[in-house]
Amino acid sequence: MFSSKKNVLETVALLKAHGITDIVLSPGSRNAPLLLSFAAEPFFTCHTVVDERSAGFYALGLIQGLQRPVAVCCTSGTALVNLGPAVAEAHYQELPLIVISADRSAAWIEQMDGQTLPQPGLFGSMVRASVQLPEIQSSEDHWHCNRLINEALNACTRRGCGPVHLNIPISEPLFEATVEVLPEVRTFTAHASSTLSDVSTYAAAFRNAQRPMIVVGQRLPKASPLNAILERFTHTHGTVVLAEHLSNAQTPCVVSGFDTILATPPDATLAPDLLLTLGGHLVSKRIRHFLRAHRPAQHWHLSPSDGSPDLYQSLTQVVQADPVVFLEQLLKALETAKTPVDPSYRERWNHLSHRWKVRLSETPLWKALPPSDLSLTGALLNAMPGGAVLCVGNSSSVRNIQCFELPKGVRVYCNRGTNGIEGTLSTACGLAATTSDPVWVLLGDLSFFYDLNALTLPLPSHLRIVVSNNGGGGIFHRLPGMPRSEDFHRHVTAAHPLEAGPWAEAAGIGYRKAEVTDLEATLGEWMQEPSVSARLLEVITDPEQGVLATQTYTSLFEF
Ligand SMILES: Cc1ncc(C[n+]2csc(CCOP(=O)(O)OP(=O)(O)O)c2C)c(N)n1
Repeated sequence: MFSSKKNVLETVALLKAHGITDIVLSPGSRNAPLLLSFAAEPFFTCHTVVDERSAGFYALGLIQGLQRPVAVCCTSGTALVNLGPAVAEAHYQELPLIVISADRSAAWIEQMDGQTLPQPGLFGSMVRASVQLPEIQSSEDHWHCNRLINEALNACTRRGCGPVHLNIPISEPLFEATVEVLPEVRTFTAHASSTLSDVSTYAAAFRNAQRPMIVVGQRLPKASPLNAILERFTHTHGTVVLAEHLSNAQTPCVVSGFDTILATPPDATLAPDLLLTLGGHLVSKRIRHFLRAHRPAQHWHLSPSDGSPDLYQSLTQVVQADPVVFLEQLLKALETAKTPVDPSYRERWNHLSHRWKVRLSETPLWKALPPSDLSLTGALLNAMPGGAVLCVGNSSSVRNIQCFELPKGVRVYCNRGTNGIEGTLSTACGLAATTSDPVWVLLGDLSFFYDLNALTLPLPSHLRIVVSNNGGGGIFHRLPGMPRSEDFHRHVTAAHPLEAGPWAEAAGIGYRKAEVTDLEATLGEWMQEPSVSARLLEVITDPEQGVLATQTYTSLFEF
């Protein structure tokens, strides 16, 4: 049976009509009419997560895996505030998260009634739409409610993606569930056009460029022609393509070691005169400094979303379109004129990239580094099965993976929208619910302990967690000039003696502790073999060795 509250019925029916299959539910009484109505409709897959912070990140993992919108439903008061970090991450990673919160009726807000706070508009500019549904008393209320829900659901995937918020006042009595079938509802959709009227002026400008470069930021792994397009730009049009592992653009033409290459003070002739950017955030600081110091004459940012990020202070054009569609059309336009292209710019970058790859494969390099979180990362990437999913935590983990090549077919995920350390495990659990491929998580100890609540979630047997435990925020040891005082250890790195073992045991998952110098068998066998429960490998490292390993790594690549 479904709730008899009309705004609840309209919401549930419209989510179904818009094809939203997965709903993350956090418990509560005010939202019980919603919870019970979602659960009553077999169309929905419902996931229960108690802690709303974790629930939000779990939903982000589902979105990353399914690549379609997912809703999270919570009760009133601080429950909603706890979704804040996931909403912010969804905003900056452009993920279609639909937040549905239950509320008291507007008359009772700020009246010292229980569990209330001003919920409408709580997420400010972090959401693409924030709607306050009416409690339906008339046919006009009904039309209004339907319109607002349609608008919000359309907004989360229109012109790129992002989070939206629906706040639903539900007055008592809460538990009248007398409705047997969901109502028929009107849907309306809104599509932004992805066709471009004319790319000939772009093609003319591209032909005039001497040093064209494409930088690809974070992107979800997608079956798309992007890789083939990038190859054609490189081979036919002398274009340099820079992309980190987070771009999931694994193709031979990509220079993924550019951050290391740029560690040697770069020659200005490596800089582009025409820069095209697409995708989300980049980790490398060096590329930002390099491109700001040597500004391209033209920078075109390709994105379906609104906004004009001028990261390199040289933006000349925002192309508001699907980047793949734009690049395909640009290629077509370029290929009608057979102007010979000077390949020397691409060849110089290729030469550096080749030297990076050769040096990496010597020894192999990770074995020659001081034992540390960095050498652990090299060992892990060396052992990872191709076709696995890799979720990396922020801080050192996301940086360290960039120092090595990625095994073929590994898809990489990270909450890099706003770099929070709080939701890595919860996101990985959400992702793991969408795939039967092995899901490996690499994260630091503070990130692990921050998201301990995730250990109460269903931890599937194909989940493998690697905690790089350097006894605190190891990244802060890398900050140049930071004194190693007592206060530094206590307050900046939050040094601690904790280990993950007891928590893994309490969660009922497999646990091993290993030395970084003796990892190969554990990574190669124990982590790979099928198991009945998830497994956690903890590797204790010394943060000062981590600093030394990074310095050693950089010194090996003086180009
Ligand atoms: C929610 C949140 N709080 C604080 C920070 C600031 N911060 C950045 S890195 C870091 C330390 C992370 O430590 P750990 O997860 O152990 O990784 P390591 O630095 O050792 O690689 C902190 C606290 C953040 N990014 N996000």
